[in-house]
Amino acid sequence: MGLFSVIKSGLSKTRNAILGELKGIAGKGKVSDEMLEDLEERLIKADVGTEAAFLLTDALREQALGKSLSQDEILDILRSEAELFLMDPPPFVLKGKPHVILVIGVNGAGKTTTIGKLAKHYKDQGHKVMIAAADTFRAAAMEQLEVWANRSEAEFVHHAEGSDPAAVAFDACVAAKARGCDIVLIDTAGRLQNKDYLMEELAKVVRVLKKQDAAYPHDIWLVIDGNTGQNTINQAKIFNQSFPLTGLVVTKLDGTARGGSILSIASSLKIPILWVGMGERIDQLVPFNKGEYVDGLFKE
Ligand SMILES: Nc1nc2c(ncn2[C@@H]2O[C@H](COP(=O)(O)OP(=O)(O)O)[C@@H](O)[C@H]2O)c(=O)[nH]1
Ligand SMILES: [Mg+2]
Repeated sequence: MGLFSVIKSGLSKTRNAILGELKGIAGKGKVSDEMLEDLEERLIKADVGTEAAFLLTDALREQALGKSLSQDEILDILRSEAELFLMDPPPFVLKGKPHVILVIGVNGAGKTTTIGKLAKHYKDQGHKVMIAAADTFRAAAMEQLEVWANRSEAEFVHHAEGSDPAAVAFDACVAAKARGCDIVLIDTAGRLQNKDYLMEELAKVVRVLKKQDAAYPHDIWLVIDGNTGQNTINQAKIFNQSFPLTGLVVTKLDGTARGGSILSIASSLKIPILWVGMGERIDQLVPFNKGEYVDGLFKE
């Protein structure tokens, strides 16, 4: 099941909004500034975001203004322009034993769920996986993570509720080494009520991990909810200022019509999108692929 087939339905609302607008442009004489402005608005409404909508209509202006183009020709221009600011994820290589991945993001973004899905994915690839419960804020958070660890048959390290997240992360890496794990996935808290505190807490996790091994964490992945629009991008920028993010996971692209948010995220942040969450089930995490994504968005 490729991203294309899943995203095709997930993106259908976004796509239809864009196509609906194109029907008003294509085959109706020459492409005019007015048509382009309408399209730009439509793209913004489809959650493509102001920046990406501007880039797309700008490309169209350059290549199509004053010309009579078919819908397919217009879609082709949009598709190739979108491909320019999307990145394919770099190949995943284990950079240590264990390879340590810190997963961060605001509350409810989908961190814990994504970690469960990732653990299953890496286990299926033959890796031994450790999950660390460094969201120690609520006991329920640790229990939720333990359920995912059981489902994905991963090793699991947790401390008591309210304990130091950095200590959990540190211990999990020690245990991962002792148990011969290949990958450590560290779950973290995402409380928004106090952003400074959250950033400090995460910075401490990184600092303490580096005391064990300067290469830790090999990756810091930010999980973002694909439904939250411009807000998401502002959040991502704040996280990216404090932490060198090596990848993004965009969740909840199933169901709703916010599929265009990927374009807006990719055009605003120069961080590769690695994974896309397409549902709550363990197998509903799909590797991002820009070709499949733009096909889903711009192919009828
Ligand atoms: N539909 C859908 N729901 C998701 C997805 N990822 C996570 N969720 C749901 O979003 C909610 C919050 O997820 P959780 O992993 O607890 O977020 P966290 O606070 O960042 O750890 C839960 O109800 C998840 O089942 C996804 O890709 N699609
Ligand atoms: Mg969580």
